Amino acid sequence: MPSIFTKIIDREIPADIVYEDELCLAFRDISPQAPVHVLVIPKREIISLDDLSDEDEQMVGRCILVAAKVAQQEGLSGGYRVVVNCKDDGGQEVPHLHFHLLGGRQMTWPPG
Ligand code: DGP
Repeated sequence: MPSIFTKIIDREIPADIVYEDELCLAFRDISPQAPVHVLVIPKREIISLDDLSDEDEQMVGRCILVAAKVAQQEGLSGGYRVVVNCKDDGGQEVPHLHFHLLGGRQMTWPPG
């Protein structure tokens, strides 16, 4: 079954899209945890970080570069955080790999 993020890729449900290319899509999180909270996702349906294979190297690299590009676009010159929650123990809720870009406030460590 397609995840909610596949529906966003297919424009079946709306999202505030901030970047798109042939491999990735970036859009604002519906429940922002920071002044800037953008999700970068691969267009190909991959459930989690745990489901990647060697052939995904370019796509994963692209997602990280897109996160950095969007951070620049959003004016996060003071820094930001990129997070991937993986499966249940990692706190992943949507079963489609995504990179959270968080910024615009001081991040704390350790995360919860
Ligand atoms: P995670 O817990 O890592 O799986 O994060 C999933 C994130 O996805 C969470 O921060 C909320 C966001 N999210 C869930 N459904 C939607 C949606 O329909 N639209 C948007 N823009 N974000 C969503």
